[in-house]
Amino acid sequence: MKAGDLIGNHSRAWEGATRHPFLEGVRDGTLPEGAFERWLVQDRMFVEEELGLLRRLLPGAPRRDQNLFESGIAALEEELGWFEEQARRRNLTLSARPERATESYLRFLRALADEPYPAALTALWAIERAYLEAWRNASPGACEYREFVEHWSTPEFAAFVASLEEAADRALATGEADERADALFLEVADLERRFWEMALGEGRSG
Ligand code: MP5
Repeated sequence: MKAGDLIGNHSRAWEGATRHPFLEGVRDGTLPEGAFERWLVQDRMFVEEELGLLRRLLPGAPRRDQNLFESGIAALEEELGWFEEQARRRNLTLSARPERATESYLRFLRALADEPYPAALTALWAIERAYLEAWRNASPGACEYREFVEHWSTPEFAAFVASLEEAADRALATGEADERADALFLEVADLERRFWEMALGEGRSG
């Protein structure tokens, strides 16, 4: 199996992850009050946990993939600072509690390093590919959100996602982890959809 096949094999789930009223609101400037700020605060928690995941995956990765993880870690560290700066500018407190959808995603990320490497890498690719497509679908974005659309639309980010896909394809080549990779892909698609829904204020907790 190739990682890219998963998108066509699960097109409905993938659409749920990458096309969402939240993204239409970003594009048209019609987001309900508080939605973008909620997304921003919750997504910073996601990025922090994702950074932990990459650090856990790095030592066990084949040598030829280690560079990819190293550049991913550096990019995430920079991104975390960028999130914090964005939150400061908007006077948002970063000590908020994770929403239920965030909790589910953080739990998923924490468990991912225990999965077979090819399946974990496929999931990581799906996570990044989802944001690449989702924010492209919001392009060019209302002016107050444009910086965010551009952040996940750069050629560098697209190249990173393509490198993750190549690495996932190499890792999947034996076919041994296909079933697990398929299941994790579907989980990512569902978690992404729930994350957008949470940002719009649906299914919130506490
Ligand atoms: C990403 C993200 C992309 N920031 N948040 C969610 C919920 N899914 C995917 O990850 P990155 O590392 O910020 O590009």
